[in-house]
Amino acid sequence: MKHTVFCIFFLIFSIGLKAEDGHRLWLRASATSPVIVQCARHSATLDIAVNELKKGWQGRPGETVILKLVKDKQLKNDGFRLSATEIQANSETGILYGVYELLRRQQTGEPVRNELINPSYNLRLLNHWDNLNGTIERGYAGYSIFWHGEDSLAVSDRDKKLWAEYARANASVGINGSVLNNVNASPKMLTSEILQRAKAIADVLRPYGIKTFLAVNFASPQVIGGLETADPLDPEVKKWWYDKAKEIYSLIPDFGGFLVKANSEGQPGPQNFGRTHADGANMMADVLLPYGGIVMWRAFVYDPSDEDRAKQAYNEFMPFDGQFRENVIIQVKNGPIDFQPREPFSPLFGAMKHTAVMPELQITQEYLGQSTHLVFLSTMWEEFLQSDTWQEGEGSTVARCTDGSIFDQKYSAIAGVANIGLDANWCGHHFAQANWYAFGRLAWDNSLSSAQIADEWLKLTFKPEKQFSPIDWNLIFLLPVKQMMLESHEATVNYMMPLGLHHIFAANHHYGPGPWWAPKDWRKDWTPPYYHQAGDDGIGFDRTANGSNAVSQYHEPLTTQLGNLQTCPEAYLLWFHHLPWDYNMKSGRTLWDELCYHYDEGVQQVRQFQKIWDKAERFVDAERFSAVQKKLREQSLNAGEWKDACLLYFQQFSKMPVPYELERPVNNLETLMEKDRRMLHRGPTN
Ligand code: GCW
Repeated sequence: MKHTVFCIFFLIFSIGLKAEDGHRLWLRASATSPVIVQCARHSATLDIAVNELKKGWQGRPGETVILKLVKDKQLKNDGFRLSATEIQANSETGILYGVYELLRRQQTGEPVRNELINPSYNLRLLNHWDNLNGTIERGYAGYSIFWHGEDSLAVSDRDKKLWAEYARANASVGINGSVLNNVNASPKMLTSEILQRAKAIADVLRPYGIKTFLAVNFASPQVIGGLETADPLDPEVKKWWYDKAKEIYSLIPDFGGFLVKANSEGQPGPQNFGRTHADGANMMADVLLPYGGIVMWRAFVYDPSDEDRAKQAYNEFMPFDGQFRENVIIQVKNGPIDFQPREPFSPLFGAMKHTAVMPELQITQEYLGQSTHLVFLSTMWEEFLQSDTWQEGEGSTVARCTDGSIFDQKYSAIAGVANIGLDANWCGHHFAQANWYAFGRLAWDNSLSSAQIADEWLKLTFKPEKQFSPIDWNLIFLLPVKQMMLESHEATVNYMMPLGLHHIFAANHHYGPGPWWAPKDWRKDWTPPYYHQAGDDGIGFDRTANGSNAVSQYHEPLTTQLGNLQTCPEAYLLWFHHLPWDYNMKSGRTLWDELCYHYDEGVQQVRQFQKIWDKAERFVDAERFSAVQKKLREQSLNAGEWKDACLLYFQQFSKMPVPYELERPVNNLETLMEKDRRMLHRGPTN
């Protein structure tokens, strides 16, 4: 009887939740009451602001809201003053951001006080690694929303609708720029035909306050311009770029500028012509200067030399500090290697004191379970942004070293490599949308907590239109699911690469484990053993003064702290130290046992996530519920494989048993290695 009553209740509740494909992202709410909006002027942007208020108003019925353009010295370009009935800003985009803030607060139940709100960074950018043929490098959510092939450049209504939806989502979290193509840039990007399509995209993005940028190939003057060289000091080459800039600005008058990957992973750059990064970047900066454009020059460089890869970007860029033009920003990945599950911050942050430096984060989960694993990246980014570089004394966090609060810089910026594709839910995994959202929110306010961001996102994305008891929704959905999100990054670190291990992926796909992978003729720094250094004597990369001395690139007291075993945080232990298997950890366990505990803990955490999600079923529409449920199952299986692969492989060296109180491996090493070989369809890459 009890059971039948429960079932009836359950049915009534679940029927009430309409299936959702996730396409509406965090923008699902509609108005619950009418509002009167007063705005003295009309423009594409202001009209959007007015409409958004009307479409999403959940405040007092019949309220009058004033949108007012002012000249207020305390406001930065995109900043605004907010109250329950008025938004003031210096710019139209400021008004738009104020509107989204007001609506967000109404929809999440946060109070609206009189506040002045300025963004942390001037430029808050998405980098799309989209190729002109429609594929996306490291994209896991379908094909490109911008490009469908070089023979398919006509712009359809469907394209425009999608671009507008994309622009709206970005604007709602404060993102104000998009780089439309892959940093491994096709020179064809700058041909007139392709630029026409870029113009069409820019036209749709503009009213939402989003500027268009392009990634450019340094050899473009040779490849598409027919010149003999791309030497940045060659007058003809300069002229080619001047003419190209003129053409671009005639199509896109507010064009933002170029993003350049030069002399990195086979991409051409100034070094091919005996010139420096500064020569290359400055030439482009001069070309863009008259139009107000900027150059984002990436510092992701490393070569197959004997030098520790973690040291190379610093070595290569520090000598040029102060030599870059004011409209050049050096774009630096958060860590010194490459978007690993956990890295210490890149020592370039705060160290380049006379050059603007911007962080590059990776929203797409290349190394974090792609679109299968639920990993909320906000906690990782928060950890990074709040890391103290000590470069200008205590409190010189990465956030403060890059947002203009410490160094005098004309431009401040932050970029995230997008996880967006043509999938109905944009990001492949419903929870990967939270990473797009979190990137925007942190770019707007780099002091926000991940708990706050997760709370907002869950309320906006999952609050059922149907009324449940708010207590139930809070206790069974909001709190546990938020907790799951907040733990998810640490869980992934645990089951993939705990204690500072890094880059032990199987070749090419960067998805599953491959600590064994080391073909003889392959670049050493593209193989996991280079990074884990496991042997009979222990495990870890010695970056102390006895080893590569990468610690010396950090400012004191970090050099000493990281180099010293007593003070190096255990989360980075094997990043900086090579230690014997029986090394005594703070817990009292041996290093080997501690590793086993972390791997096992990661697996248990994901099992727990499955329970949390299953329990929340009645609060989620069936479509999104089962999509996430399936992915969590896959993640659990993968976590187990990670644990078994790494422990069984490393055990060959440690020769110690997995602590008997832990669950035993369920996979054989040979089977896992075979699975890895089968996944290697294409030739290996780094
Ligand atoms: O993370 C690595 C990726 C490459 C990428 C490169 C980069 C766009 O594996 O696919 O290329 O970094 O950031 O340039």
